[in-house]
Amino acid sequence: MMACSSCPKKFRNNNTLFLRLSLLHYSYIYKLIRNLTSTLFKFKTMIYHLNLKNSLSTLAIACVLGSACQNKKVADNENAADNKNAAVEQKLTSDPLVTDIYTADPSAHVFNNRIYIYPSHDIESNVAMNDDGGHFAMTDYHILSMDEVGGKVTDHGVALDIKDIPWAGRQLWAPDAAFKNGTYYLYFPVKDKSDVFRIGVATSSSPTGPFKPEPQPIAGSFSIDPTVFTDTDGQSYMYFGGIWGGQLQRWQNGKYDANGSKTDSQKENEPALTAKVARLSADIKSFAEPVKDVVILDEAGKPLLTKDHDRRFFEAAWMHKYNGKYYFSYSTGDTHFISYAIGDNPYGPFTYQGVILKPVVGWTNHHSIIEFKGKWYLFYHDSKLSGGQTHLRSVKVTELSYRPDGTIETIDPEKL
Ligand code: FUB
Repeated sequence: MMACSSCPKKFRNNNTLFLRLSLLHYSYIYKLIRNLTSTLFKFKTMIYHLNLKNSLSTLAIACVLGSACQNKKVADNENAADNKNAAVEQKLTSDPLVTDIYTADPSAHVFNNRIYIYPSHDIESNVAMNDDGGHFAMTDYHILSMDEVGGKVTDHGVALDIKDIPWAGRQLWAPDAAFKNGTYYLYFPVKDKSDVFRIGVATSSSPTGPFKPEPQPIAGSFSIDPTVFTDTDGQSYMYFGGIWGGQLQRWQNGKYDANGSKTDSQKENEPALTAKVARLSADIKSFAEPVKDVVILDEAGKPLLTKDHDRRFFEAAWMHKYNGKYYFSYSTGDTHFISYAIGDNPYGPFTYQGVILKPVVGWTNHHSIIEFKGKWYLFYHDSKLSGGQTHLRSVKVTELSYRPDGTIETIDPEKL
């Protein structure tokens, strides 16, 4: 046994440690055992973080040292151990779901009672960072799945590769998925060979692919970040769009303007550019109607303005339904919030409510929200694992809570 300089003085002399313990009340010993269990769990978590799964000897030494160091605290307060266990479990839900690849833009769904996550697969492309997002040069998708939040995560390998999409040029960005009549659908934005973002769809008989892409992009589609929401009546809608690198601002006259703005409409005091929505056809592979605006109103019932960077739509649309209301959530991009607005139907208008997730490490913020086994979860990403590199992100999950009035508690990623 080794001496521990941060231990209470009475435990620093190893030769007397067990002698002193034997004089304590048996309940103290009981608490010590409980604490040892807690310490084992903590070091298991630490080893997961450090990717030292094979270092069993490190684990053994760390546990002995850790349990001796914690004895005083346990004697002080029996509840402390319970509280710490709860904190460790909560922390686990904010660790990356996978650490051997970088993943981002998580679209989570529950299929057959299992959680499937459809993320972007971030890679190092060595493209310099710019406002067009050229450094997000992804080339394939991997799908992740798990039985439980906090459970084992399976990476199902490549589900769709850019080389198999006949019309694709570059940059496979944030995807989403849906299920209908025995078929799984993967929706994805990618620049075509003219460098214009379009949205494609691919199908599979399995939620994990491989997915076979349609030969052409969805007619009438443009920009990025498609998400498909199926309402309780079975009708599906696609929401999509993103300004700046997502090119939405270049479609203001119904046609792509290659020389258009690089950012937004640049009309500061006019209504901001909006996300788009279209009802999908019965086979959910095409638009069943002309694309409409997803209007977000302020508290006075006025559309949010271009200059309102803290609240206006930028990218990363997501729709979910809670207690009969429609929650449209999105990223504010250059102000880095995940915000939301509530409406009475899938088309809106939606009234701005607040922030779901404060800025994360990395420039982008992108999320999805699902209900699973009676709890609500926020899937999101950050760049902590890559040391802050914006184009190398990791998908995470944490619990989301509603207030009694249906508004959502703001999550601070630094407190997870
Ligand atoms: O991953 C590429 C892009 O970054 C996504 O399409 C955006 O939503 C942002 O997360």
